[in-house]
Amino acid sequence: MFEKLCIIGVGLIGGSVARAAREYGLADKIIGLGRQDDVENLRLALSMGVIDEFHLTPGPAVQEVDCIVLAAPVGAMRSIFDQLKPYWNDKVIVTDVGSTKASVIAAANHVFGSVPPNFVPAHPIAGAEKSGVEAAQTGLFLHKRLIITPLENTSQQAVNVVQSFWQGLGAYVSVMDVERHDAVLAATSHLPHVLAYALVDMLGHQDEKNAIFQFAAGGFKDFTRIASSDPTMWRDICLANKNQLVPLLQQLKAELSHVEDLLQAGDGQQLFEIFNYARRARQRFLNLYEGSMSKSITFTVQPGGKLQGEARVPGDKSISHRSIMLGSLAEGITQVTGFLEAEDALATLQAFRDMGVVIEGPHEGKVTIHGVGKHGLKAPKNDLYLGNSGTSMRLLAGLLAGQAFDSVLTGDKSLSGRPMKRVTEPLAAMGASIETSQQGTAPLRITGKAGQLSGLDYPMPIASAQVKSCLLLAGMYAKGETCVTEPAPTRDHTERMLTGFAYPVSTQANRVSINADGKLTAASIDVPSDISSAAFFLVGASIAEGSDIVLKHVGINPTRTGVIDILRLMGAHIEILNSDIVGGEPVADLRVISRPLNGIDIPEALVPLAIDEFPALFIAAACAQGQTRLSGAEELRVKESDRIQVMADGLQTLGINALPTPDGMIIQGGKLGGGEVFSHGDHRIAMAFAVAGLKASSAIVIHDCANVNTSFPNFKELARHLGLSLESHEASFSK
Ligand code: SPQ
Repeated sequence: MFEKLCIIGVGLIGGSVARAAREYGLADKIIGLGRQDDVENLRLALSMGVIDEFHLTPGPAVQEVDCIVLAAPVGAMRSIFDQLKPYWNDKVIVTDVGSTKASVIAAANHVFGSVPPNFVPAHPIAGAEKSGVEAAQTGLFLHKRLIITPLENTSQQAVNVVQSFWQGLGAYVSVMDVERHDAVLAATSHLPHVLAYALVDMLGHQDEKNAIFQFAAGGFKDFTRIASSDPTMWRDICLANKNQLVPLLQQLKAELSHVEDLLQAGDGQQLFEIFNYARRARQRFLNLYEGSMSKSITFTVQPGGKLQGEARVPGDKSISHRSIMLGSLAEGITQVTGFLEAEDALATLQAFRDMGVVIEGPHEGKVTIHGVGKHGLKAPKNDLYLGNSGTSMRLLAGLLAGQAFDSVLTGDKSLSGRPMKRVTEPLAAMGASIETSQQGTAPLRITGKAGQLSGLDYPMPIASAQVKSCLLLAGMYAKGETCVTEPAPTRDHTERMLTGFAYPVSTQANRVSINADGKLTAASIDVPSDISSAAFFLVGASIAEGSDIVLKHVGINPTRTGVIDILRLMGAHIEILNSDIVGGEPVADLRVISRPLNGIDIPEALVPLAIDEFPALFIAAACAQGQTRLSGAEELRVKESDRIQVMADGLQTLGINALPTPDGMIIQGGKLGGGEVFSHGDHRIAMAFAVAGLKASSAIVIHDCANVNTSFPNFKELARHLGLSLESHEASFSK
């Protein structure tokens, strides 16, 4: 990028910029500039090869350079601008690394009259407690956030160059205005540093002889780690950002004195609420961070092999969602076992914690829900983020429409593109007020209409368990009867679980009715294994010659067993063993022995009963003799991805004749080859192509598999345990 790069201040940050710029080939020659009292450090930098030459005065240092990085403490910026002014050249790109931006801009304004357009203020959110060039690291900025705060008059060309430069060093660049940058950093970085310094200062003075510190454990070290940072630098940062920092310190003092009062009064309940809220809030911050630092996972499956042995796939996703929802609304304590500890179900769990429900766990599938009763939910302090989970969003829309508070439901990119009018329109007919985007998608802004919803008689235009469940949940808060008529049977977990919680709900033929006259009484829920997760192995064991597996304790609710019926119609051998009923849901062990499959015309009546299993069934069809035709399944186009198009694309890449139609697919069974396919972030597509490897002639590489964690976090381990030769590779990137 640059022939000559000048770094002013070759310490930890400046040295790391130099090392990374050299390593990643961004600068041919790197020049250091420092003060007279920094000469030893500069010599060291030179001897370590971090810089190519150094100077103690700006004139020779900035001569003919293309870019200058100001890596000096923020308190020194005014004097640096003063020294650079006589040599300032509009063609040279200048950026800095200061942790506060208003003070740097004020210094530039003071010296130049206005901030020069070729100066792009920047702040890498990266550092270490160590200082000096010997601590410099090439990877200091790798996968770290960096904020640039351009001004109105900053040249766009300079912004582009600075952005590319920092990205070239491995950072994720965001743009922010100066004020916001300083406010955000005051709260998340400067205040915690002040706290750490102040605490250690206080305890240190009290205890010069180390009697306390020798008993300090991990918690103390974690909390005070940042008090080992460079005190000069942090003094300067705090002084430079005092306008943002002082009000925060005042708020914190008020919070501490509130805690003190609670302690004096022995008010354990209030203390618990503060601690518990803080714990949840921290988890939410971490989730947000993880959500914004996305992981990219690639699966590689080696061809051939067979599946053998026993396995228990994780808990049913649909039932896990509903256990949290109804358990939260129940009176008393609900114990859940077999809960699915995967992102979708955890998003529902977090949403209810955000609405004040105390939920313990999950720990090894066990969750304890301290139900708050039908009217006990509290207004969430923030938007409810539901990740990738359509079920969470659609069911919550119904439940929240009739609450006494407003709420906002958000989700990831895929969920934010999925149709929500199917629930918001009938809810509006009940009197709900829900704003969506113009396209009828999330975020959903719900104005709570407690006591104002009316029942509805709704013939569902599509067979959807989510729409049915959404309206039943709204119906629990509506005046009069809410009745939903289904065009075809869909999963009935909501109805079964309401009955398990003693809430009156009546089903007559294809019509379900509910009203507000009821309450939920806490119950125990044993979540069976998810047949939708089992489906990958039902197909895998059917297509891979020599396979013989048993899948334990799988939910075989008749509204979910379409996959077994379809595979059996194709000639598969699936035995249902040890049938039982647990908590109102039928379960069994499923034994599958490989058999040659034949293509079939899939009966449309089975489509809603196997709706999530089609990605796996398409693989079965690709391995079957003859043609398989699916129709009446247009719903597949609006799942986590367009499952018709994405599966057809992947199958074609693998050499299969797969013709997508508006409402299904025509697949000619054939020989599966290898190749690279894309799951488009859809968990079920990723897992379907993974089991296809069993019949492929060479390796299949599947991109974008991170969302397997939404429904089946231990898929890789379980698939390998049964015999699939599957590897995964991970990389992180910023969304
Ligand atoms: O929750 P989400 O993202 O909608 O999950 C999916 C899945 O494949 O995991 C659909 F993409 O399952 C839905 C299912 O398709 C879960 C569900 C439920 O729990 O009520 C019902 C079905 O959706 P729909 O739209 O047919 O009601």
